[in-house]
Amino acid sequence: MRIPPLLFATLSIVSLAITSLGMTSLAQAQSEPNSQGDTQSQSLQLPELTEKPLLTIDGNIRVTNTEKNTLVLDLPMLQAFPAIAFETNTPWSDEKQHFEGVLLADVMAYALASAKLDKAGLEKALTNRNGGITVTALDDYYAVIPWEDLLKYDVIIAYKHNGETISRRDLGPLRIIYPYSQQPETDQLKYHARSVWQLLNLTVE
Ligand SMILES: Nc1nc2c(c(=O)[nH]1)N[C@H]1C(S)=C(S)[C@@H](COP(=O)(O)O)O[C@H]1N2
Ligand SMILES: [Mo]
Repeated sequence: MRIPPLLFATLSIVSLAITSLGMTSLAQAQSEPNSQGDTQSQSLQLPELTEKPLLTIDGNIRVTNTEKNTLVLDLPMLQAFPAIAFETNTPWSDEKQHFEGVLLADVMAYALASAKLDKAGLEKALTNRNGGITVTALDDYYAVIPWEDLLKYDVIIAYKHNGETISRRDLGPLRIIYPYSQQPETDQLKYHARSVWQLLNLTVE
């Protein structure tokens, strides 16, 4: 049977659309308009995974880069987020310590593909979500960080301690740090216990 040219063109477009719907690339999730209809101001373009994966994010997220619907990040990808650095007292040392990393709120705003890469964007994306993030470490230690911590405090995933990337021996490569000195209400046991070192996995509710 001969397919008329117009019908053929239509069929091709439909099959093209189906093919692209099946894709779950980072770029595509980013360029989807949000529920307000405006395009996402989340202009962040993460590089492809090129190094050893440091962090796996699973659970209720929208932006993924593996067949298991997880988002796996290496150091260059983490460093593509705006860097946050501060010096703070810690429960683990007498001297102030310098940490550099990314806002956990930014990483979550990205993974939830909400709106802006900031706390307002995250807050919008958290409508009708409960709970928080279960943070699991190399030693199987885990803690739950409630969503409100991300909105109230500059909680970071630190990838540098005193200017250096962090070895496992020094409780790296990634660790959760609260701004204990800048937001002193976080300098208490409840938040110390959420300051997971050698973190590997975030499970999102
Ligand atoms: N990976 C990992 N992170 C962790 C822990 C742990 O055992 N493993 N202990 C937590 C607890 S319970 C507290 S209070 C703080 C400080 O622990 P420390 O007082 O034993 O140093 O780190 C937290 N982060
Ligand atoms: Mo603790």
